[in-house]
Amino acid sequence: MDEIKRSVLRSPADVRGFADFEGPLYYAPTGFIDHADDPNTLPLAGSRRGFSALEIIRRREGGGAESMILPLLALEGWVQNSGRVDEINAVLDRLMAKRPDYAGLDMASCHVMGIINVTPDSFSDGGDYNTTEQSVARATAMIEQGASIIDVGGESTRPGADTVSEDEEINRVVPVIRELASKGHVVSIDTRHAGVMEAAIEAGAAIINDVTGLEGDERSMEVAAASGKPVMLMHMQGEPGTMQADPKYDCAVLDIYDYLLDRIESCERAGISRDRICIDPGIGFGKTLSHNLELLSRLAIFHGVGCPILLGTSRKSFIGKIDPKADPKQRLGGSIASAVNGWRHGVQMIRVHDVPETVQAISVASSTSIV
Ligand code: 9MG
Repeated sequence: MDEIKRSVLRSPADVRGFADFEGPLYYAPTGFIDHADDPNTLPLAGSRRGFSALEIIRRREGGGAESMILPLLALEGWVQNSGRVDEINAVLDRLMAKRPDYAGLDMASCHVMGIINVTPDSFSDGGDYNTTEQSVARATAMIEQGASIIDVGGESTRPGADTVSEDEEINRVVPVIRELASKGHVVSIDTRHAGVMEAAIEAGAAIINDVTGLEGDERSMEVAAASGKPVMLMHMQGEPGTMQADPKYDCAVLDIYDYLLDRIESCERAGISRDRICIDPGIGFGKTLSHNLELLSRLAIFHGVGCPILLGTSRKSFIGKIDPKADPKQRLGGSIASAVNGWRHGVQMIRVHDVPETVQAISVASSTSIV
């Protein structure tokens, strides 16, 4: 039992039950309506996206959690009864505040990050020269199609993928990063190895994207801090090879929220200020289908930590669990649906394989948004 059960509120006493609760509460914005169209909403992280209610969540003894949804119009009365005036004001401030620019990008908009895997199996004809050339060509096309960031990786973190040496990873990614950065493109290095981070930054990478939240290599935190570059901290339970064996949480959404907050505090202690940090719940990394779906339905809770959010769902296996006929290249529909869901929750960056389709979907969703 590790999910969040929504309480059925039958009387004011049920609502008061949450107000009397003395343990920690968590707050997930919901009821999304474009803020620019409805002044009764509050803006999500300074964007046009708005929320009209808060889901208030508390852990249950023995695992899982329960929640109630309170429209913003009823919040003030509840806050007075709960004695949490300062806490809620601080939470609302963090949920609403516009984030500073991140790697030079305006965080009031939703950016698409294109994925470039510089691994031999990503390109049919192999060979180092071709792989570099083709990666650069593919990334350049993604930029023309509307990607703001290119995420370059030289090691696959899929379960069961071959491991590569740090030198080989560097040989794969550095020429691609150097070429893209020299043309002024914003490049992130997808790696969990400190030596690769150093080489990538020297080649011009602007962002460090680490699926281990800077915990995978004992030098990563120090290298990231010294680089002065922004970092992406992702949550993963376990190791890529075994993480899907039997993932377990008390409550996935709340455990991952606490983990990311804890990692942000560790970064701050190491000298990485909050305006250099972006967080990512790590869809598919040590999570069952129901963990992934709980996370996707409460993504906006992560605005509570006060940093931009990155979402990666593109072609992932949770889509294949919902539609078992779809192998990874046939998961475009699910990838787009989950990207638009991320946009609705106000995430600032979405990591995808299919750039033009995602850019178009978000443009159409933004142009037609009322809900
Ligand atoms: C490298 N990589 C693969 N999936 C990812 C995801 O969801 N987030 C981030 N930050 N990196 C990822």
